[in-house]
Amino acid sequence: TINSAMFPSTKIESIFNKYPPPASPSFQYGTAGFRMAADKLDSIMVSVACLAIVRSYACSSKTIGIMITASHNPPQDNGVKIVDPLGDMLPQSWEPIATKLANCATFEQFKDILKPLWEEHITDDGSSAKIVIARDTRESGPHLLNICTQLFDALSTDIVTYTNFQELTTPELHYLTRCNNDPTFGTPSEAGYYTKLSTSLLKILELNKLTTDSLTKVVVDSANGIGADKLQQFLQSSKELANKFVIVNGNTKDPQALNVKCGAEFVKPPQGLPNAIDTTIASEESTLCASFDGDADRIVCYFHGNDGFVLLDGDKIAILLSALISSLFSKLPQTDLKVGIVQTAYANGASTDYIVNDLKLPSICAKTGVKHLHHEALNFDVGIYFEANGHGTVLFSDHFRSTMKKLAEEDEDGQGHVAAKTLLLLNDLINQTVGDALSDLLAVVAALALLHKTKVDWANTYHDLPNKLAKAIVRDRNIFITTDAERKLLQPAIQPDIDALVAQFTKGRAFVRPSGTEDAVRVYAEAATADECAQLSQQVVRLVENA
Ligand code: G16
Repeated sequence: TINSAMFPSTKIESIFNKYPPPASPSFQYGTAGFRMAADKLDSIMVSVACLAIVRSYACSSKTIGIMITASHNPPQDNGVKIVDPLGDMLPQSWEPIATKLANCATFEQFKDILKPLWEEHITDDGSSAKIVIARDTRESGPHLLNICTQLFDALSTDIVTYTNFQELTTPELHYLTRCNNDPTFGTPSEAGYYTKLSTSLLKILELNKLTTDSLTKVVVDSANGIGADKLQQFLQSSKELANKFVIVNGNTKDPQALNVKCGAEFVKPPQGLPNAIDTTIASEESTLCASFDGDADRIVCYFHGNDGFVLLDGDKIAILLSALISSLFSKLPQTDLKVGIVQTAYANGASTDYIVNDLKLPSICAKTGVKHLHHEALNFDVGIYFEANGHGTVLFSDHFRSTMKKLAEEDEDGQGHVAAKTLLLLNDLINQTVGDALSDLLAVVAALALLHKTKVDWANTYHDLPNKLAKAIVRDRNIFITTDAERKLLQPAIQPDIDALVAQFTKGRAFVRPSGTEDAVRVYAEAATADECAQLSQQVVRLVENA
């Protein structure tokens, strides 16, 4: 057998040279891994494939995930990110290594960084690195995925073994990575993922003496992305749920249609309906509408009400799920479990007020980026985290699970049993690795049924302050440096000017941050009225563009 401890320099060099980096690369592994125009990504795939091998070695040869997607970005973009063994993101301390590798212009430089890492982390027992890899439906996906598998194939199976799942949603890839390392989490197959979701939902209904008739019907805009194909497969595997969901914008045959005039990112910022969902459909009393993003890790819900478009975004989903969890907790004896909600600066001020004043729960503000919210949510036994854009989940701790098991056993025949069991099933229904549009959608319909709420009741929980998310195009977004969970700008020095503008508006709030996924600076504004909000937004955008 080949001694895997030897750095396979020649083999890696041949693939490196086949996909050479640009003369002066300046890539950055950011919020969503590497993300840019797809034709710039070839050399990055070589770096990511090598780093994933080293990461697997560093985690005692546990399985590492590679997901090729650019999520909400336009069809011509693509991206790649590494998933850690428990299905969470690559640790932040490894991000600079990814960046350094991607920025090597020559193989000599690349080897100088990679070889010492390889030799440091290689396992003593000679076990190989393990990778699972997948992509979304983008046209560039097969080519980019193939660069990674060419590298793996060039190395021997003593060094790396891999499973190529071809097309998956991002949350499926996170789930499968976790299952490979932790069989108690689920069966490591797509069928296993679908079964885990449908079984837990159906059991929740049965336990609470409900049937699928109690579930709201949902029209799902799948952004013409992978979520359409996977929702379709899910419904084929769970016949009981098949008539509850209607898929629109499910054209994955035309890669140019991805995210175009549809999807969560199209609906949320302008707050309007996507293609294929008109006001007639969105006004149907018994129907809720939902939009996924391009890789199905985000969801926003909405409908057309008496006064027009009503958005039920990540903030509203967080609050609905909190209401369900609180209601179940109220049927149980007092416990020492800590419950908290994590949001970002984008959370509507009205939602944060509601969390603090009505739900009386702690509210934490994290920086944009799922990894930041996820990290904060882990400090709670029930950590509910959602970005306003619809990316989020609920994390349950081991202490939560053992407490619920005990409570369910203690009260064999009472309502406490049902509440504790339902909470344990929510832990299966809600994806514990990352935000998941499909799992969140099922949790939303379950919550509405269990709480006996309509979409209108849900919308009326609290009323959003008028808000606007605008994009400012600047020469160099990297000069924008923020602090205080992105609520304040350190550079350029225009924060005092922003504060002065904000002070002119009732309930005014605004902040500015560079996007991690697009070449733009994002400007968020909210105020007491839509007019004031529009004025504040426009004035802050002007400040930013002239900074
Ligand atoms: C990614 C991140 C999210 C973030 C979004 C927008 O989402 O995972 O945490 O909110 O980008 O980020 P930015 O404002 O920095 O461009 P996705 O769904 O595109 O992967």
